[in-house]
Amino acid sequence: MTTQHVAAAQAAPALSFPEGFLWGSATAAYQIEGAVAEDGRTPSIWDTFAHTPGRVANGDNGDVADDHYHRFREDIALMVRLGLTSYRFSIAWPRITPEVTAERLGPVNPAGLGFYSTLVDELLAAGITPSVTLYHWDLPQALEDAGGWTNRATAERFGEYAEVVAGALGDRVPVFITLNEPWCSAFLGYASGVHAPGRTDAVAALTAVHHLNLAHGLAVAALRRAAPAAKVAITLNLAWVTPETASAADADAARRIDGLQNRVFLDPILRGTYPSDVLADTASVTDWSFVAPADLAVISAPIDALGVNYYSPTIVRHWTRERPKESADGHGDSATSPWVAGEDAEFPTQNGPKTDMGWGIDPRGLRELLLRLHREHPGLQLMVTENGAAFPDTVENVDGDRCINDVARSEYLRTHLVAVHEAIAEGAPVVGYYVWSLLDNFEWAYGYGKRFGIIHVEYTTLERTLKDSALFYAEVIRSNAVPRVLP
Ligand code: IFM
Repeated sequence: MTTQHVAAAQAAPALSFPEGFLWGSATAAYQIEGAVAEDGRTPSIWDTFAHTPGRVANGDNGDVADDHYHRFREDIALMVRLGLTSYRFSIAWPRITPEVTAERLGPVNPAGLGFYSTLVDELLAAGITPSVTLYHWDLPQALEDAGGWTNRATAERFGEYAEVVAGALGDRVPVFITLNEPWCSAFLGYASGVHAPGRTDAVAALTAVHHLNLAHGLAVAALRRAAPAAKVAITLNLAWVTPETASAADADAARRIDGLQNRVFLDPILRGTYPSDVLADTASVTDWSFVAPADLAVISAPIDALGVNYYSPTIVRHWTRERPKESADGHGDSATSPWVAGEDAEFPTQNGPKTDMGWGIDPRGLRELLLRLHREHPGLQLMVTENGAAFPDTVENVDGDRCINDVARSEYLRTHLVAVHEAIAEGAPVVGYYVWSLLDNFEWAYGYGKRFGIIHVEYTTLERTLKDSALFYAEVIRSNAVPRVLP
């Protein structure tokens, strides 16, 4: 932009959001809580995975994480400073029914439920609406020992667990999200093996896809019974899949990836069928005989909203086999192709700005995804349940105060909020936006090396410091509007 353009943009009014738009931030239990052996919690697959040498960068694990389990009051006070109107967090299943097995849910642990009940009460007292995710990847280890998501019993126990949580919190929680990013659970957990439980088996991954979908459906039914007033949603990490060129081969590679990243979840949940092209693409791997006749009716029970997590675009190219495959890892997309979709799609390295994860930055994808969902599923409420960026932050001392001038993160948030604003202006019913993440935290296989927080956490002392992006976001919330350029 020229100086004149900047001046004009600064003078133009900021882009206002609808009245009542939810301004939130999100976290997940294993990434922030710590206290992994307290109050009756038993191990999850992430405890096991992180304690297996070589699985997580630097040997990091979630044993302490941000110690949110003990510091949640301090964290709520920070949310109040930011003016958040909603907070999305997840519940650790191994705290709620620590003795669950494939055969039975086991007794409910009052201390585990009590932690979340207090959290909900204190959020409400602070004027912050809780938005509760039931599953953000911390499967009880005992269930994995019996096959994990490849075992149908895991989905059945999940439905029962959902009923317990809804019965305890449903009088105060207005939004329940069944699963977070089942694509990651299935493909990163069971195909590429970079996430817990670390398996590399294409049949297992596709079986897990179905049992995750079934778990969602069983949880929807449980939530309707036990928390009839609550809104029910699922959060998917949908990809804005774009073929690299207009060639038919690239278009077909993009179709396959769209099938396995997006439609294998969207279609059963919102249309009650698995996409026929995905079944055909995967026929050499499995005949999908793990789908029982009544399952799709369960999976497609109506939901009230769809959560969308978006970080970066997915560019796909047909792989010609003439040279080694490229797999620029925009959010782990490369997990799908090599294991399941055949060996003919690759993810070419892109030029242009990237985050510390190496993920390309392109807010158009968020707008296009929201508009696609609006076109294909008119009337379905949408929430951006995660969006944000990792950058290598530097803590500076300014007049004795700790400061983190993370202008790149603020600009990432600003441009993606403009994209949400554009989607709303074109009719997409987007009701809320949650920054990932409230706090720097345990970034799964990357450990603590990647910082997504708008609040900095000094891991040696656990001291929290608002980054400049948090101050930027607070002003967006206060004005209910996003500026056209960074102030
Ligand atoms: O940290 C994760 C989160 O747990 C799920 N969505 C993507 C985030 C960034 O990788």
